[in-house]
Amino acid sequence: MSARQLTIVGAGLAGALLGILLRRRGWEVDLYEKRGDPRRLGYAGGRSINLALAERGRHALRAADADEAVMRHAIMMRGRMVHTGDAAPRLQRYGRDDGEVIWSVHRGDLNVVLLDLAEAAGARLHFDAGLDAVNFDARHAVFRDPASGATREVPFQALVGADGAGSALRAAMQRVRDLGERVDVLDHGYKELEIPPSADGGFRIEPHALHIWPRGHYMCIALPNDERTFTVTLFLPHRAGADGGPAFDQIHDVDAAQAFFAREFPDALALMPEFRAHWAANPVGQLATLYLDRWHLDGRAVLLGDAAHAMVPFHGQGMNCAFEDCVALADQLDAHADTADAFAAFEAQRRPDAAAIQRMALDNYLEMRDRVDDADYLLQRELELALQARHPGRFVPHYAMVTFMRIPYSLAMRRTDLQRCILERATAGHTALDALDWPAIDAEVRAQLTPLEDVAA
Ligand code: FAD
Ligand code: 8R5
Repeated sequence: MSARQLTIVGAGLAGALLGILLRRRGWEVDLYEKRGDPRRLGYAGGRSINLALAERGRHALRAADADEAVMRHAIMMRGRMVHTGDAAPRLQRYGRDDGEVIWSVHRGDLNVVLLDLAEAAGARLHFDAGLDAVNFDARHAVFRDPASGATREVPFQALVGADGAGSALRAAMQRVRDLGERVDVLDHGYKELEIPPSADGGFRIEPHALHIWPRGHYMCIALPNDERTFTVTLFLPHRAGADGGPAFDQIHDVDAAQAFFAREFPDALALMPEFRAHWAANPVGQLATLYLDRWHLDGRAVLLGDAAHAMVPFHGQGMNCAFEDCVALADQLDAHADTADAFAAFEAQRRPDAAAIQRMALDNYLEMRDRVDDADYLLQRELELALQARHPGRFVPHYAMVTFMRIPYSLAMRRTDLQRCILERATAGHTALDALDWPAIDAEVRAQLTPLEDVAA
């Protein structure tokens, strides 16, 4: 039998990581990437874009020996810094201590670290090669250099689609088999802005936090970069609803944008001297959830990461989930002699988990934009922490299950749903923890939640 070989389409975050993992398991790996080599050209993603890296992503990076290099430039984010406008910003910790935090990393640096390791592990990298067409019967793919238009035909044994939300492999697969694709476009979009360093070269606001300016139907967030800037993102409805609230379509020019910020985010505006230039230069981004009924075409092709299950960004889990996919696929390829069986097992394992984080990501928008400065919510959050201490391993806060643990997302979602009912019932009509009916709450926790070690073994 010929060597086990895979052709990965897309050398972004998931493609590069998967290349490393598979090489280490003895696979022949070819990686085809539409863009040029970011190590030579500088990162074509352009602006300084940072991503929140959490435990699921870090675990996958450790499996590729990439964690140390990535963490060298990472910035710790201990919690949400909530800017309400009427009080001083307040830090809501994500976890119990500095062992439970998330990390801001630079997308370009991360991609470069992974490409270097993939190459060192023996993966063959092909840049300026965008997938153009696939003949699944003859098992050959056509790649095109976007600059010159030159094409080349490449035989393959199996294709892996790590080519992101607009996946060309997905479109090619769809032509030979209905994948059951549905796209739910969110009626909110986003715009990126930037807070530069202060005059003395330091951070203008607290670096070790993910900043949130919640405003009910919309919000701004800011993540720190290691060059002492912050990437600010405004999330806002595209079109004004019946309530006539702010929306991108109401903000006709830079003056209107500045007036909107002066009214709703005056403290943030004061930190952005280049606000007008950035507003004018940066487009409004679209947000969507992509659902597929099928991720694979027998043993010939499989999708992962955003190509299989793009999600809205509000849990900061898109990359983390894509990295977790890579480990799962590599494990299934090890466990099955037949590639078709491995692809089927991968899809069966990961599709329910992807659906769960897609839903939790949608839910977290409401939490971030509307609930984080709400007294009911803060009391429930306080109770979550108290119940975690009273029932270790049994009651684990929602955020911790998603962000600091690696239990399947679908299990985290089921338990979150149960826990939210308990929290809501227990706090209804209360304003402080000391007046709660603790014996009743403890009994409910024991009745509804089995210890996690018994279910997630
Ligand atoms: P990508 O990283 O998009 O990689 C796809 C690659 O395929 C690219 O290199 C692309 O050039 C290449 N490609 C495309 N078409 C072709 C083709 N036809 N042929 C060959 N190559 C092709 N996730 C988090 O976990 N935390 C965050 O904080 C976070 N923040 C985000 C902020 C922003 C602004 C955005 C846009 C996303 C964010 N995400 C975050 C989501 C995260 O970026 C994605 O989920 C993750 O990058 C998915 O990895 P991927 O490898 O599947 O796709
Ligand atoms: N992605 C993130 C979180 C959760 C934070 C919390 C949220 C920007 C386009 Cl919106 C968002 C989170 O619950 O307190 N962790 O990481 C990243 C997020 O947005 C990223 C930066 C983004 C796509 C624009």
